[in-house]
Amino acid sequence: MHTLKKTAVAVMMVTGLFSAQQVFAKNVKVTMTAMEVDLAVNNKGDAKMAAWTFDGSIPGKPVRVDEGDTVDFTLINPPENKNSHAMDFHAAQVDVLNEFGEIKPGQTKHFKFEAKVPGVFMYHCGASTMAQHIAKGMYGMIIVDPKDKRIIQKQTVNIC
Ligand SMILES: [Cu+2]
Repeated sequence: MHTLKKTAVAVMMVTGLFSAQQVFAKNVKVTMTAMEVDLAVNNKGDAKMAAWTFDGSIPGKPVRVDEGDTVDFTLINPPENKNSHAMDFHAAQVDVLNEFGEIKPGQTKHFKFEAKVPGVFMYHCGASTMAQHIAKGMYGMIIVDPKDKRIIQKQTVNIC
């Protein structure tokens, strides 16, 4: 095969693979509700703590997407809550003061991000005071599976 033909075939294959990846990238809707609830902390269920949670559980539900997917996220802070809450996805590379900003009871926040970096990342409430919101239960994990399952890239992302 002539070099020019080989080059043309290679270009077509790479273009085809790139297009296939674009086609397979998904829009993944994730909705969580900030819930201030009393949760049992012993097996009998008679000892409870005033917990702040995502969807009523500690930790919050795991979120799992593929590298390149768009996470289409909505946080609901119901009006019956007493505190502001927020969502800080460490897998996201966004304007943290905007997307991760807290919302008051009765408000809803929506933002999207592309999961660009594969790995396992924490998510947590970032409302003030952040350590208190995490200690009371507002944390979980997001897994971003790599496109190439053999490779986990080592990169630095949002650590706050
Ligand atoms: Cu919170």
